Amino acid sequence: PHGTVLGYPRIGRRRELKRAVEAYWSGAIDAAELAARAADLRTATRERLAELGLGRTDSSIPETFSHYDQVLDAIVATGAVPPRFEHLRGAGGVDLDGAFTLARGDGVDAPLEMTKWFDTNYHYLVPEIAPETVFAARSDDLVAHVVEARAAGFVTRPVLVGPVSLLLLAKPADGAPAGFRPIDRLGDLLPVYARLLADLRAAGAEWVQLDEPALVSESLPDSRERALVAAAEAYDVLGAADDRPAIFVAAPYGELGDALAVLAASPAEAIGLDLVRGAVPDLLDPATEEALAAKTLVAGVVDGRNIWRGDLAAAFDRADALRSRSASVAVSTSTSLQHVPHDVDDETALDARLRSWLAFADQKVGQVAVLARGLAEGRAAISDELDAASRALADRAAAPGVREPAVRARVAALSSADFARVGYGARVEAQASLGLPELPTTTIGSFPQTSEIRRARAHLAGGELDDDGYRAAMRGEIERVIRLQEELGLDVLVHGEPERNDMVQYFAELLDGFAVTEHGWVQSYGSRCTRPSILWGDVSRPAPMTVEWSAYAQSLTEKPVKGMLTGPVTILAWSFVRDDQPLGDTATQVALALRDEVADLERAGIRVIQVDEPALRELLPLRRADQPAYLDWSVGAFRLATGGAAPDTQVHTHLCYSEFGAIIDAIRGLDADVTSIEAARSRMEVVDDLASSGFDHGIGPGVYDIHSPRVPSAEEVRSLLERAVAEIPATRLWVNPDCGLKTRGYDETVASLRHVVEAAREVRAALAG
Ligand code: THG
Ligand code: ZN
Repeated sequence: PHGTVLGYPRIGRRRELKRAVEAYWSGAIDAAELAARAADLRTATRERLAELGLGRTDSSIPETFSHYDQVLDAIVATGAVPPRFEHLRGAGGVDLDGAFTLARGDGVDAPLEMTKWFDTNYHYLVPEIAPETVFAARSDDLVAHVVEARAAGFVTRPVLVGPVSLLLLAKPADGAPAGFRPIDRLGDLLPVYARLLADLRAAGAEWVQLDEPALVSESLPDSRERALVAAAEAYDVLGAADDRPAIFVAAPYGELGDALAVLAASPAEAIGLDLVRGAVPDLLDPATEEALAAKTLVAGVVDGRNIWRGDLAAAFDRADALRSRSASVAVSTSTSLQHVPHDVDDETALDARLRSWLAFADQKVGQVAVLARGLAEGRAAISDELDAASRALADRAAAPGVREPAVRARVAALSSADFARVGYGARVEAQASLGLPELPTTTIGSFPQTSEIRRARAHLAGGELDDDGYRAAMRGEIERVIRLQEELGLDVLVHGEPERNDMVQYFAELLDGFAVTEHGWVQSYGSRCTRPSILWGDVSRPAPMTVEWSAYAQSLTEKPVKGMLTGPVTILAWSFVRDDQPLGDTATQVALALRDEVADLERAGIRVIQVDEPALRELLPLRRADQPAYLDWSVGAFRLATGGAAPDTQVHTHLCYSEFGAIIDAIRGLDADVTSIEAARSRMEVVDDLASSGFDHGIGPGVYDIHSPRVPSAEEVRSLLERAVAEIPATRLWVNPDCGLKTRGYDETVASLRHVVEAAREVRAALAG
């Protein structure tokens, strides 16, 4: 094939898959109806990809449909079922209901853990492998999709997470002996993959794509050497299997590095290279060079991660240059397109000029088709398309708003003093005027988003409610939330954030330099999607964004109300960000806008301000060499956003990740007065880590897990607090839930917070006595 993509969005142009799956879970539709809707989506995808220029019968069109997650699909296809879910395995393996149980739990057993897919915003389910896991092939879905495609006149390419990545991304099942690593089971897993390949070949597949993104990562627990040995073994074994389709090993999300030589030496027929994130070194050892010349090189030159139309001529040159390394070069995306929305043409409300700079999934498929034609017919055959893309790029570079002199001048004038507050000791003294008790209680910020709140927002958008009516509704909600917190006896109150649709989009809608989409949904996990905003220009704040709401809340109570902002790193992490300058430069601009908001909140009488950075860990680069620079600019942006706060303003931050190891120094570097973190699920283990790292500022380890509707008893909260008090002086310890409450209902929220306040009072009394 000359042009292909590694994968395509599967959620549907109007989130049809989300609707179908959620309707099935709720019982509104049956299994047959779900199957019919899923088949419609697959059919529409194949037709669309062919219409956009991919070959119908040359294996160019990938089969990347999934009801929930591609790693879950690989777990099901290989029988890699955790021992604790062994009962889900029927005669033929785990069926779709069983897979949904693995993904969502069954009320008794917790679901598989979910974690981020490399450095994307997608989350996959983590396999749990035991020494005794019995792998068994279940190829029926993979085969059915190939057969379904053939019946419609296509020859498509099935796609499956490869054996090395499946095991390297897995964790040892509970109870596995110390030192056991899932990758130790590779030898037992490979015959199952060989069986899947044979079944696919029998069904008519000519190629199969095995995704091996783990081969580009330096951040996995197993050593790099172990990963390379595993890759060599895996593809030697699969390559030697009889009756197999041709094997295409795809390595998205980074550069293969020393794994390139391993894949070159393997029998795999094609290698997919992420040429957006990496390159093929100019100099390779002669054996590798010679081996590569015999492969099909799939040049991932169209960026699968961002939404920019980009430099098409440069992409062509990059693919074309590979032809000196192999006679067989195909064009592709750098990663699956699952990370971008379907179609720019759906965004009719977006500024036309901005729209001309963008490429969503369908436009990127179109770009692949153009480049493939260029490879086949010569550069001249596609010069119109290359020129048009270059013109759009030049137009973007020169457009008003992309480079704002005032913003640039302000950044240029920054000095190190702007990044630092007075010492922590002096701040603690100044903040004593807040009059807080020991073990102060607070919440992370959001209160439940009720259906009335969502309805008011929908009515505002639909015109049934005017601005004044909407504001009145939000004020009513804020007053209710303030009264509730006073009644519960919390010490630092929040306004509850009813006015925010999303903690990033809310700010994107109010800042210059951002645009928001109507249909630009991207799958986050399972049926859940987000609609990332587009950060296209220099960022500035035309007017205060949160002051009205926070000041109103503060006017209702004598207790301090916490102002709530989303931090610069998180705003970047959860948006599509301009690619024409370093991320750190963009973060600085966002930080300056937030700094002004902090100043305005102070002026309005707000004494406690939280700047959330749940995504701080998330953007950490996969390559170790890139990590220090990242930590430098990300911590710097937070310090710039908060560095103007007066000593008596208490700055809080909130981080959501349970694994803080890699960023503990960064957390200290933020220099927030109080940091709240997720801790309940790990029974406060992170508290030990933080204490032993020398962290000496305020800390609020979450005392209950808000991800489940379960109400913790006061007893349970007290025992967690007692653990924490043993490590952290009570003067620095805060009491709060793990995370925001927006996804919870009111009944469980009120009951849980009552127990939190009760437990804090008991521990306080015990300390006093
Ligand atoms: N906001 C944004 N990005 C995020 C998160 C966020 N990325 C990481 C993390 N949080 C992902 N978690 C979720 C959790 C819930 C949902 C999506 C991502 C979710 N989405 C609704 C859905 O799919 O039905 C749609 C929400 C809406 O209508 O706006 O529930 O918090 N930006
Ligand atoms: Zn959180």
